[in-house]
Amino acid sequence: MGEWTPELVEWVRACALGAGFDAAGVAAVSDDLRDGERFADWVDAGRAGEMEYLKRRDDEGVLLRSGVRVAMGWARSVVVCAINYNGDGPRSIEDAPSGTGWIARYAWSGRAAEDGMLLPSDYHDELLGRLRRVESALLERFGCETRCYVDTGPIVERAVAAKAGIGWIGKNTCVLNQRLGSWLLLAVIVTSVPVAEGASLEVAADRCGSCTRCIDACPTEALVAPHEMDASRCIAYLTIEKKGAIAEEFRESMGRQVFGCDICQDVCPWNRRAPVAVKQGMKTRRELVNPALEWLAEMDSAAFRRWFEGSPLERTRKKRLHRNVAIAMGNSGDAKFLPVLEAWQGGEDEVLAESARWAAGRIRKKDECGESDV
Ligand code: B12
Ligand code: SF4
Ligand code: SF4
Repeated sequence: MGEWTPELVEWVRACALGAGFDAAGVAAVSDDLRDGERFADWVDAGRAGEMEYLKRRDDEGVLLRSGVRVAMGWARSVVVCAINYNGDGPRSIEDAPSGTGWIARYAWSGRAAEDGMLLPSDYHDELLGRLRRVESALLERFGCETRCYVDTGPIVERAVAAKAGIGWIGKNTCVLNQRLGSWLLLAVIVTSVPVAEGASLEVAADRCGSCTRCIDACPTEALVAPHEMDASRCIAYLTIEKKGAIAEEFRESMGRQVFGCDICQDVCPWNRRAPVAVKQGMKTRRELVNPALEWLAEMDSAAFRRWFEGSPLERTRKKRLHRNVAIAMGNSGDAKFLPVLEAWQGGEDEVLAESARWAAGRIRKKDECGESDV
């Protein structure tokens, strides 16, 4: 079967670049307890919120994600591939037309159809297709055991990405590459190929220095310490993962984010010169950059499917997207949204009705106080 040598790491990196990735590396799977303990402490502290999949355990009660070998005893290394998804558009922290919301950058992606129109695309599919090409080369070269994952495997992708030299883990918890910035999505191939003794694989130096911009900018104080997030406070969690009502304490701080959040990456100096991705499947759908809240609000199920089927927004469905839109409308302070908020209050969806009631109350209160828009 063979083992990883520096030359073979170079070889697989070339395969990954050929398949359309922007960076790749190999991490040895070790039984280093530090990551496992960090992950277990994080879950035990309630940081995972209601993301039950992060809390899954094996028959002996060990958290599946606390080490690669917990679920895959045969694993010896992980090939980590990263792709740049930096769309051609503004940052969320820049001035935007009034009455617009924010959809996270990674969800702007589109795939050009034959007529040039951009159809929704999802990074899970886009990356998995490319990853399979790298896997084929690995199977041919090593005849080894492999598993491909984009996001969904029992593995903490950022921890292995750092070990594979893709970048360092920033204080905002994202993997940052000196050349590419942090607009990176990760895909991994767990393999049974061991790393040759003495074959040192480069690890990137931490270049955050004394900067704390991401921690200072986070509106919900989700970055509770450098490199540590309380995901249950993160706007990405609240807008995408959280089902039901969003706790009132976070609603004002959510601002105009309706799907995900990019603030702690938008303020990062390493993203200032990040290259723009123009790859097939990663093209920017203009309509998703600063989308009008009214446009999102008026979508019925058919329109939602048309715009978002096959895109990451499918995850929230129309139901949660509208809940988020209601909150963003409330935060805009704009009385033009009162009619739609009133209509939602009369509807069958109780969570939406309550969010809309909160939002309308916030707009009216602002009107009474004569406050200007946020
Ligand atoms: C759950 C999840 C979330 C949750 C929780 C995020 C979090 N920080 O944990 C929520 C919904 C909030 C979220 C948000 C986002 N996510 Co997310 N998410 C995941 C998922 C599925 C699991 C992450 C996880 O296990 N978290 C648990 C904690 C404990 O892990 P961790 O913070 O990564 O910490 C570990 C290591 O970093 C390491 N470690 C921690 N500190 C330090 C310090 C040092 C010095 C070292 C060496 C190691 C180290 O030990 C920890 C435990 O093992 C991964 C995919 C995957 N399978 O890994 C994607 C993933 C992390 N998400 C991703 C993305 C793109 C996002 C968003 C940008 C989307 C958006 N715009 O809304 C935001 C970013 C928010 C942010 N600042 O992190 C990418 C990140 C790519 C990157 N460049 O880092 C991933 C890898 C998905 C992918 N396949 O590309 N996400
Ligand atoms: S994604 Fe937004 S809410 Fe989450 S940690 Fe970053 S700035 Fe805070
Ligand atoms: S904003 Fe500063 S501290 Fe945060 S990840 Fe970027 S360089 Fe690191």
